[in-house]
Amino acid sequence: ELRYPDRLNCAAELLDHADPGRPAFHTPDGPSWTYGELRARVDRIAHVLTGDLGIVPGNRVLLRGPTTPWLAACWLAVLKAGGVAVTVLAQQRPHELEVVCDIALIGHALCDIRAVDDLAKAEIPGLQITTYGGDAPDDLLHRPAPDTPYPAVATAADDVALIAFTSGTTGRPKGCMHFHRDVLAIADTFAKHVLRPRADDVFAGSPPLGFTFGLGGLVVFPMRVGASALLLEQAHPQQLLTAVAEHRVSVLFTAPTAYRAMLDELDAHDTSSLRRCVSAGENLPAATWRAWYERTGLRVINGIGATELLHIFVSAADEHIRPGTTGVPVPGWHARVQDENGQPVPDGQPGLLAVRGPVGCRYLSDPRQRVYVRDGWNITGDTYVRESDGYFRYVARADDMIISAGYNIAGPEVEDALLRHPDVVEAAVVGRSDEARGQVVVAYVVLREGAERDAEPLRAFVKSELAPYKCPREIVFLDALPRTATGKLQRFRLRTDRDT
Ligand code: 3SK
Repeated sequence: ELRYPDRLNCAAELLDHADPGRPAFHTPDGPSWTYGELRARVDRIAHVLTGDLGIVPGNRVLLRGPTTPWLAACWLAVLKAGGVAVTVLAQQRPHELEVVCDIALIGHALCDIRAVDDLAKAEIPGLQITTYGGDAPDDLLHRPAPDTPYPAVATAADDVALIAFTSGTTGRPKGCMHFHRDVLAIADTFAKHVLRPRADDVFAGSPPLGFTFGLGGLVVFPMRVGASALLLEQAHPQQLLTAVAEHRVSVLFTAPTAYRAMLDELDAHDTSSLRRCVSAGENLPAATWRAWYERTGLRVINGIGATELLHIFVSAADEHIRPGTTGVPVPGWHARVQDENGQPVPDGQPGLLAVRGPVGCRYLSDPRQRVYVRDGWNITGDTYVRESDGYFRYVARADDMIISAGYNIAGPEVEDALLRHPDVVEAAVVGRSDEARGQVVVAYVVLREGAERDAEPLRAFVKSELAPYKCPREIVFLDALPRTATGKLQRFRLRTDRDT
């Protein structure tokens, strides 16, 4: 069981761990920041926050900007000063920002000067915006502040440290409140037992810091062991590979589609520095796992996480990894598969994934809390099967099951089959209403450049891989699939009707 002191400031804990001379953050072009420099900059920002800007413990501060060491420093400073960090994605538009600020009652924002336009356009009553990275004298980094250490506010371990918003496929976003102890708990469970990082590791990845997958993978996990992270403003697959080669990245965090896209470019890049690759955000198809293993010799660590639970709670490491499954509950976590009434279902049968552990879902003023947490279990909304040997296999998002002529068809299984075809780069499978069958299977496919848009060979291929009733009735070719700002596939946008 994890034990933390009653008084805990997770930012101070992370900042004080490493030797001040060790590197903390790198960027592709600029000089690296040592832990000593990071600490001094965080302390300076914290002085400005609580001095000039009048922020007091418990105030919620919006953070907005591309993934840079300054964004990470602002996040750490808000927490060190006892504030609550609400990091949004740089892509979020004025209306989305208005909703977040309304739900979280935000009075203050720290914003990268390059991302301030949309925030300034948003109508947020009383919002005080302070920019960073600009030249003006009132820019956060130019305001006068003492050059002395900032004594961390003695927050309680269960004081709220951050509110993370779920991007939400539909409906009003939900703010998930997480405590200071939760931030350390994700490092002391998934990172400690599965990732097992070292102080000489260099982390990098594509998820932004406004997505808790990125916050953990690029700030919390490296800092917990005194390692360093390369922070990339642009992290498309090609840029990731270049960064890996140039900065000798050893731990990579990205999504399944990026692993698949990187396969095409692997030969042109040196990836010999990599020792750990983590995939989450979506299910990792076995085909992608195998192709990555064949080409690199590296076993991708698959994991399922959720904003509600901060990070990954089911996964597996090294020789325990079994392609096509997510893994087993991370030490410290419990997972089971249950029915709609909360009763466990037998191994081998699909049901709802339910998890319990050191971090729980706490929606901010949202009645959907009662739907997510039932009898102490967090119901993630994923359909899973627990195999008889205890491994958890992803089936679909609970609302992505297709029921056709009485058959239950998991869209991701058909996607996985399509992805095994050499011409297919991306695939999304949804159900469409059909009078005779209830629903029929429709696939949306992105092909490799130059491949012929012919549905028949693909249908024949799927039939050779899966029971024929799972074969898509229709295949639609697209240039790209619709995704959220955090890269999650938006299947609902592919459904032509909302009842499927
Ligand atoms: O939402 C997710 O898929 C996720 C995955 C890993 C870690 C954190 C999150 C939010």
